Amino acid sequence: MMYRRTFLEIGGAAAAAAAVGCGRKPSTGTRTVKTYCEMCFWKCGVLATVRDGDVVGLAGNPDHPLSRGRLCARGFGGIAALHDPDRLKTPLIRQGARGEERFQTASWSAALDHSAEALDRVRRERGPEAVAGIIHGQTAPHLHHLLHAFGTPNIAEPAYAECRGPRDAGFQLTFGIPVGSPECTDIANARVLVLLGYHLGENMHNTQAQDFAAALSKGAKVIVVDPRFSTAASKSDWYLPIRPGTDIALLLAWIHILLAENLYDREYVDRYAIGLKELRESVAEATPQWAAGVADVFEDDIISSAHAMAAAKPAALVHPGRHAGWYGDDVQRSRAIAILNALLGSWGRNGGFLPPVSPTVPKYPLPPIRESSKPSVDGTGTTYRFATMKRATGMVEGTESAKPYPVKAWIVGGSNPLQSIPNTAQTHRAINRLDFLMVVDILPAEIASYADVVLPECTYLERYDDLHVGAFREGFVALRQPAIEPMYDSKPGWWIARELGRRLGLSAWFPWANYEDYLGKRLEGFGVTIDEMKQRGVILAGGKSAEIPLDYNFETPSGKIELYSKQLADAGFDPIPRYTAHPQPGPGQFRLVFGRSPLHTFGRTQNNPALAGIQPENEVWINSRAAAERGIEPGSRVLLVNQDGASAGPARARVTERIRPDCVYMVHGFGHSARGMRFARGKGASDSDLVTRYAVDPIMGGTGKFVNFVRVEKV
Ligand code: MGD
Ligand code: SF4
Repeated sequence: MMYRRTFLEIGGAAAAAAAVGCGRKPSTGTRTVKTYCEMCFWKCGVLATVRDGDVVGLAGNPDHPLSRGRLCARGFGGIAALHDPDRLKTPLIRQGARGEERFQTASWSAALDHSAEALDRVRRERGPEAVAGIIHGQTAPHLHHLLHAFGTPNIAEPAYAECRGPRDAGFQLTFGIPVGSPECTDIANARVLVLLGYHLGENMHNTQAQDFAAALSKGAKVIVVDPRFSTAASKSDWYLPIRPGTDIALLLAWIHILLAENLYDREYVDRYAIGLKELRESVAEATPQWAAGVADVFEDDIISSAHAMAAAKPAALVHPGRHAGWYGDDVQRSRAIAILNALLGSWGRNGGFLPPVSPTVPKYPLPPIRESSKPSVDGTGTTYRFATMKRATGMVEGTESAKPYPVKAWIVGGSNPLQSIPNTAQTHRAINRLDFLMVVDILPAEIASYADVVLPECTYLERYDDLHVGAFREGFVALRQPAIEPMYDSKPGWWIARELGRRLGLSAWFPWANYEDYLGKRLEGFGVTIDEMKQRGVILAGGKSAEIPLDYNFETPSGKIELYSKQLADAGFDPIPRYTAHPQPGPGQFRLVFGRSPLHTFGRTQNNPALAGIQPENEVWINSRAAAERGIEPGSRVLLVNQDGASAGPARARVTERIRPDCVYMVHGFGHSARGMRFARGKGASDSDLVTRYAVDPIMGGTGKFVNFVRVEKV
């Protein structure tokens, strides 16, 4: 209550200050602006109500296939993000030491000149490759274009190796196509839905949550495998409280049952797949009895859940998950999930996975960009042969080691590597090796504290971004357009990239006078004017996805689903997933696992006054028995200390039967330390501070982060 009152007071004051600050005119009436959301990466369609120059309401666009008239709670938080009193309001140039958070306000021309000079110096002395980008969100395409034109191959997003990269590589190796984002799953029509560590609903992806509700109302059976009794588990018919790190054993046992009992989709596998014989031999020993012992779940549950999947096939969807960076063998776990789906015949079938469709919207015509001949420093394509995107963690590793060559400047935009890249100490060491660090953000997040120049981007409600050309079950093109003018002295990402590009001699790649010109040119090739697009907000085009035909050719080297992967065998990896044991916690230790809350996105929303008002901090889930042994009661403040002595907290303990006694759980993104984030600073515990170790997936360089063990101490 207290908190809420404080927020309302601050919110009101901030709104008033903002109205004065940006000189908005009174009484301009009410209008609706169609745009898309940036509160997470899902990009739902938004209807923004603008009254007298201020955004006063947000709603889901009913015409948009991702929102279907609804927003999640975070989506509604867009207005509070706009009015967050802690927003960056003007460009800043560092005055004190890095991390001291002492800055001088600067004009845009001074900040951009300073940045261009620093970047140009690095380019002259060491070549363009010595500049790296760590970028995320819809700010990323603008900075990506700038960095690409600049000539560096070192451009990465922490949404690949740290998140869904291992999953996409596993599916790509098996089906020849990644799962994509949004995922091409047909949850609403699944008759059996299997969720392995995927806490659907808590990890709020609007469309999926709606589809999950639809599936449940149609009587779908749900199988949840999770060491924590998640919200999805509370809706499940089978709940398998698995020992962390043993999912591959369970998956192999399910595969074993389908093959041994001839329950797999024989016609589908005969038609579309290769490698069944090798798979059969490989899983011969993976009996349910063996897996029950390894995974610490009941043998009967393994068998009966496998039978349920088989009975529902092909509408039996084993969800591929999203944040897949767990143990460093995550591509193989994702391969096992892909193989199980193949045996169930669910890929290319209603109630399983449907190949996404998308319209074609031509690119803006630009002169070709000369690609760098140097490899990227993150090991993509060299050490990590099957990586299809660059590794953000690899950029940090390469900067720290100066191998294969030194990186001397970073451009960070829409990303907070001090929260999202494992081993923060390594990130600090890498930052210390930089001559220049430029940050584009809307808030003074941790990474901004270490920047030489901080550039304030306006929020998504104040700007254009690139078109969202959706690849989903229904193709679409959506527009992001400003609902109001940028507040304070903030600027859109496209403008920042263009102005910097022009100063760096890259004008040929930034010919647009404004972003409407850019968008108009792209839309011209799509047969729509910018004015029509502004009015419609989203246009459905490109058709709907459908089940695959009998002669479907998969985009693998063999043209078939590869149960046995020759690509992996040739590269020296297991062609069929194999279970390897992972270290388990020692006496007095817990494995640290983490996930999401429906009210927050990664580390980006904890300072949002509205969302922080509802969920200001995270809790440490600890099993009742383990808590009692330590004198920890519900609500006790606890400190977590990991195997390397790193600590996080204090945070409130959630003492519960809903988690195994060998692990603790928390929501990622809390425990901020940046002084300028008044609602987030010091609230809860930072899982990132405890992830001092990570296991790199040798196949594509994914970062497994569930490999840290903690002690929990009552404060
Ligand atoms: P966020 O943590 O959301 O994303 O990692 P990041 O890419 O670092 O940080 C986003 C930053 O963008 C914030 O500073 C925010 O203020 C800023 N921002 C928000 N909106 C805008 C905008 O409109 N413009 C600009 N310029 N900036 C904006 C995400 C990554 O983290 C992912 S995808 C996953 S799945 C991983 N999850 C994860 C985890 O669960 N635990 C740990 N320990 N690490 C993780 N790392 C990964
Ligand atoms: Fe916005 Fe929620 Fe949709 Fe994400 S899921 S884009 S936060 S409404």
